[in-house]
Amino acid sequence: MVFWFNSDRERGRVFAEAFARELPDLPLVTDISEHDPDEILYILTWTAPPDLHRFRNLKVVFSIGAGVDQFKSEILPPKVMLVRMVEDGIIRMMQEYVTLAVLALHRKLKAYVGQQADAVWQSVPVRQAAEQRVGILGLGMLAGAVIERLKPFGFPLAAWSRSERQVEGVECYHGQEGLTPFLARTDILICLLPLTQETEGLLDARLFETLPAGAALVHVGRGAQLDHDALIAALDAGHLSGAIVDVTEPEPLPPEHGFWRHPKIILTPHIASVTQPETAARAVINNIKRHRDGLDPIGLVDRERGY
Ligand code: NDP
Ligand code: OXD
Repeated sequence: MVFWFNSDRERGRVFAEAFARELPDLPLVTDISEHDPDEILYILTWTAPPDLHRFRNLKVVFSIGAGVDQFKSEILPPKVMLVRMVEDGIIRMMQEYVTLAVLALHRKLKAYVGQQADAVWQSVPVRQAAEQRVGILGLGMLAGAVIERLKPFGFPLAAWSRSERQVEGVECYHGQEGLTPFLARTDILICLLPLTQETEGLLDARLFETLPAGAALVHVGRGAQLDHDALIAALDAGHLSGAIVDVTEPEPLPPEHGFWRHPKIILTPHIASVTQPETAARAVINNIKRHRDGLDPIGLVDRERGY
């Protein structure tokens, strides 16, 4: 029985070392062409291989990323567990990126970059942090970690989730009925939602209208959650003041897309957070040990909910 590492060579090297040390009885293979499909017990991958049904003894598919929307349920047999990546490196990088983005919007960084290009020496009015209301769509692993980093700045914090939750120092909203009041009190909106049928297209013109005038967006969820034209329209109309976008649909964004050169958008190529091999290998090894002990892996996806 083997573990199939179906990802990049560099991370594969780190995983192979960790597996040889921690799980010497489970060979890690990167090329399965020499193996009987029945030998494959675990797969680590970004997307499900289309011929997954060949692996009749497959028990767990580990996503190399925290998001699992790329695993279409028709491809994944119901008996196979799907596990998202829960590891310290992803968490830390998302904390860094969102903190950077919130501060950049709060302190009007994009305006100063524009002014520098035009040799303009002029201050732009800013609010105090206590008046800058930050709201996070999603209150899961990453949103919770981001909140811990944002707390010391003194922004009034709120979050929106599917189920009712309580987090100290955070105004918590949930469900469809909680969305409008959550948006109405949010000056900097961060999207950290998984992509599901319910969240696809959520960031649309109506949602932007519900935000207070001058609000800004940080989008780090998934591209398909955002109506790209609606964002440009809300920025051009002056209702929104800025956006920092890390995920788009499609990726990469074509060179002629309006986001590239928009004066109020900072665009990054889906790098907010990247799985780190050392910590990820530790997380996957721990989950294999849990699975062998009959415990649920950490990050087990609820296939019904889609995250
Ligand atoms: P989690 O599964 O831990 O949390 C998801 C949160 O979203 C939960 O709080 C959940 O609510 C909430 N949610 C889901 N559906 C809805 C809905 N319909 N209405 C309201 N709330 C909803 O996810 P993570 O924090 O680990 O990751 C979030 C996403 O971030 C990933 O799925 C991925 O798409 C994205 N990501 C982006 C990266 C990047 O580099 N840009 C890197 C890593 C992840 P509840 O608490 O009630 O379940
Ligand atoms: C992830 C991502 O899901 O990179 O980890 O977006």
